[in-house]
Amino acid sequence: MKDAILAHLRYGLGKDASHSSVYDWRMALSHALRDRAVDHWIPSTQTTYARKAKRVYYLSMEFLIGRLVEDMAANLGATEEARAALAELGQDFDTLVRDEPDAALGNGGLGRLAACFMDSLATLGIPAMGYGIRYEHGLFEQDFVDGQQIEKPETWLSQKHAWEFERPEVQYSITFGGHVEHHDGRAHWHPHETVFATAHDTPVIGWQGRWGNTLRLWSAQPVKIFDLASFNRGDYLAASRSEALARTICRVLYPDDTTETGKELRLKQEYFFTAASIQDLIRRFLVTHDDIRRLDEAAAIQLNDTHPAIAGPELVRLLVDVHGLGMGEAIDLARRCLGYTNHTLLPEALERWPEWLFGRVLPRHLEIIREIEATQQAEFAGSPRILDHGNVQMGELAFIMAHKVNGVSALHTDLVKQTLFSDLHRIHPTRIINQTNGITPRRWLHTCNPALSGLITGAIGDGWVADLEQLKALKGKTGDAAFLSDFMAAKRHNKERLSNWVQQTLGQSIDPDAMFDVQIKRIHEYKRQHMNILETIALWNEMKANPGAGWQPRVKIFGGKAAPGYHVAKEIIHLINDVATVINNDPATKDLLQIVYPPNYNVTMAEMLIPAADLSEQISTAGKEASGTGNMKFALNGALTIGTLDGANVEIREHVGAENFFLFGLTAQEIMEARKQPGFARATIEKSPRMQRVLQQIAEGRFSPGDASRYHGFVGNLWDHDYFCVSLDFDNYYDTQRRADEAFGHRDAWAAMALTNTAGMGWFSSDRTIQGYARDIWDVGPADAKTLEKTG
Ligand code: D6G
Repeated sequence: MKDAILAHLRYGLGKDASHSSVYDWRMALSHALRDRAVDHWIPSTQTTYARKAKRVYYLSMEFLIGRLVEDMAANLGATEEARAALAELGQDFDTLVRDEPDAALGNGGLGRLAACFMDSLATLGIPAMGYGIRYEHGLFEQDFVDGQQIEKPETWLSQKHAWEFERPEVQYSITFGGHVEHHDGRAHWHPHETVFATAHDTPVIGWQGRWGNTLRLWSAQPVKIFDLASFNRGDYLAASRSEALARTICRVLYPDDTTETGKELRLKQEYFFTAASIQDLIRRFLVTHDDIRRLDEAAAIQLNDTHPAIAGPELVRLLVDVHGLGMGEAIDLARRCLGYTNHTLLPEALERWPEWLFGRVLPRHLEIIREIEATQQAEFAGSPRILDHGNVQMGELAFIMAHKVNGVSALHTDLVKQTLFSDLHRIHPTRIINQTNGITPRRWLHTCNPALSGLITGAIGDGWVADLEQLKALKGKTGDAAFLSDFMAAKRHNKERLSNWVQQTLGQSIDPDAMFDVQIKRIHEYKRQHMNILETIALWNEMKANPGAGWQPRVKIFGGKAAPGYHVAKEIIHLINDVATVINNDPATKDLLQIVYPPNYNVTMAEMLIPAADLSEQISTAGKEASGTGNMKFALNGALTIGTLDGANVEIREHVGAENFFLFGLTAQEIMEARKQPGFARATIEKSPRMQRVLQQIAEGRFSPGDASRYHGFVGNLWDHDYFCVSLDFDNYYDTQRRADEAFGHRDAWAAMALTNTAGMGWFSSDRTIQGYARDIWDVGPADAKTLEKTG
């Protein structure tokens, strides 16, 4: 390892040890690790080709991979070796880890899920390729100025990405616009614009290096660098038009995963990466197979939400226009290859494009969608339409073109059947299935929480890392006082680590003995961070009114970004920061209640916050959070959940036991009913003196001195509208928080409850989720069972 690092430093970076910066050392370390990855990667690819094995193609607009050094070292079993080698060279492993930019190629849960899935596919030895976009700028960087979010471009690629291999030879033409002519019995698309898609491959190595898959991200290149004739005429803008288009396509990740932007560029991005991926997988198939009609035997294509739903028409287009299949046959074959995962019921997140826009960008695809529609209507008269009221509906398209459609938690899947796709479900009663989300235990326990993971391994061995159900063995330890004390010592260690970081970065001191109550996720009204901050104010009021009531000290920790155009979410951020300014400085309560909101929440921050949490806030309006995966990370790391019966909370509660979960709030069904009553919010708030008082304080400017009207719109909305039903759940939420306080006061009982959470979370490994997809959707297994046995 030491030699490898020095060799990379010298020949890769052209530096000697005495003149090397932290960046140089990190790159050298990364490349030394990458070399080892390659030694697992190439044989995996070779085996897959040799066996003509079926591959999974996971198409996702987002891969929220975060940093990779620690992950890669851990999966290769090389962490200690790297640490020791660096120490001999006078370098600190952890410093290098912290130097890596956080690859934020995603918004939140959907993108992080894709990253967890890649880890599990490799760990399970299932041949797979993740396909996405190599955004030049990932999710924006968040800063707070006077308590308000400001956005700055993220610049992860301003340094070389250490892990990728550029593949200039893997290049496809992606075309847009123009018109279609029909002659010689075929369609001929004459596009107006073309860019090249070029592959960048990152190896993804499973636990203990058993298998290596590829994350292939596409970047756009201009067809010609610039037009010399225009340049020579002095028309510099025209000269670089082609370059500008290419640059734009991969420039930014759209900073919003819940609203459809309606922008032509977004459609181009989606088509760009999907079309490149489909061309790539067909090319690969034809290396080992002759008959394109058998594509489904070698390729399972999964659509991570509707963003890549154009894969259906694109695959049909290539099968018909290039490979000469009949339309009906092509549609059937495409369907056998495709699976679609639905991630949301929120109407604003369901992608639809005006037909005129869609037809302008993808004229041939619009024709094919009409054929798909006609085929569907011929077979199932009255089926819901893809083309409806002048829109192309991507949800319906994805459903109709997939042989399986899955929801991401049991409750969500039921709601998909009952509401979103009820008519399609009636026509295709076996198509919708459930695959509850999961998280990779490698990153989300083993690596992010060494204190706890070391303790667990000491007690039950390290088999749990690749077989998380083994954590069940910890149930036997819930009565073991010594073990519980070690368990709480690990938590305490993580809380101290976090407290030190908060002190260093925010200059705020927090007490590691207080309850750390954490809500980290995108800021959205349905996730109800505003309910949390209102409850914080109510608690503060009570603390001041009854100072002697033996209050449990609490630190309320928030993290998350708001979509730049989402006004209410930005108001919620402002409110949290405003409330923090007042409460944190109140001498009467400052030792009892603190609010911490570090800016720029990302994967790396999550890796520090989650292991330090006592209480996990999963308080969405029931029926709105499809699954959640943060909820799983917290419970796995020994936090108790305060939550509604929403998404995967329902299943988490079943697995850890109702007595170890703080449940409150209306059910999805009750919410739907309650909402039908006009004026429900006003009527409810009038019955809650506690909530009334809080709203009044906000409205009077208690937290916005000098600007009393700042939150008038926000407060008015809660009184008169409250679509996300904060009013209906507020009092119950407040009371349940006090039950949590009470429970936290009994530290031994709390420790047993927390340990029961960890012990019960084995089912939520993304290995289990991927096994479900492999069995129920993809019909794939490990490529090389023998090697797996030998090495595993
Ligand atoms: C990955 C791993 C590399 C392999 C390549 C194959 O980059 O070792 O050669 O994939 O790519 P295809 O030829 O299958 O696209």
